Amino acid sequence: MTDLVRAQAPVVMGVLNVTPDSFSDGGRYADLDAAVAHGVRLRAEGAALIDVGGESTRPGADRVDPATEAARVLPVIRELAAAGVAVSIDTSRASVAEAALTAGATVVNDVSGGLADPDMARVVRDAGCPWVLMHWRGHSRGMRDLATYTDVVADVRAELGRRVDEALAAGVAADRIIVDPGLGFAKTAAHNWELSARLPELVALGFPLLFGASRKSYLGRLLADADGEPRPTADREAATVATSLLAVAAGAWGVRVHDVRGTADALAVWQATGRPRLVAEPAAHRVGQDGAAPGGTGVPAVGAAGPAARPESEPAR
Ligand code: PMM
Repeated sequence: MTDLVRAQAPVVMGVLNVTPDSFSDGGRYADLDAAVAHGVRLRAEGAALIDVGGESTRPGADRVDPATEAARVLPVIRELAAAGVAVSIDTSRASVAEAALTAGATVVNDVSGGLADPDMARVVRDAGCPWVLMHWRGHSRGMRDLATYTDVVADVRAELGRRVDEALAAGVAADRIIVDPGLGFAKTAAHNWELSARLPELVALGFPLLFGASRKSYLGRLLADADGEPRPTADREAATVATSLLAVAAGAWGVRVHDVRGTADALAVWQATGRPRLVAEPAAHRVGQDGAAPGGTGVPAVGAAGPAARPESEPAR
């Protein structure tokens, strides 16, 4: 899996939520055969990794108990792994991550960046697997109240930097760490746009960066109709592809998307066009960092002004 973390080509992570209530695909893949078939299809469409999740993290969602979460994801992971599909487990619980790794997952995608479960660092360190540390401030129920920042990019960067330092202090190898700004997690739409516009400042942390904008509600609001009705979830695909392409061009290592084909096609075009990727210098203060980020030098000259954001106060996924 070291090769995946160090991949020079952009990595597409396909989303497979086996939940009744995720905002986009909730309920669609509750059946084991349907879930496995969807994961296999996403792989065939170009996903390097299938991200299996058993707990919805949409704003306001209630938590499920660990046994239910594990029962949802483990059979799917076992079957996908048996079919040769690379799987990440989308969980913030160490017990679920550990069981998922035993079942065949090879990457832990932790939306809490290690904050939700103090045992997660041990599980990841012992497994030696890649660990996605996402920016997070609290569980779904309370995250609406946590979307306050002085400078969202600087604050997210500092908080992600702390998560990285804690992971390294716990013995996790630097070349196992992937960071993620956590779009929609304790973020307003304006925050999401600002993070997107200034992504190179986060890439400059010096770790591979995963970007997860797929179908999120800030895209629906951007594309609202004349009456102000947000674009429905299933019709945000072109916008998702655009966010993926822009993120990768700004130095992201990978993107997490529901519809793999559109994004994979767009990234193939980007690669064929000479991959004008902007890459930033790894941050000098990182200890033990062995250049896991995409190579290159020079902080890119990307302006801080984002796309026309619709100011709003409510956090939006
Ligand atoms: N978003 C969701 C769930 N897991 N993991 C990472 N690393 N980054 C994300 O942005 C992210 C995530 C919520 O969306 P979903 O309902 O599509 O899973």
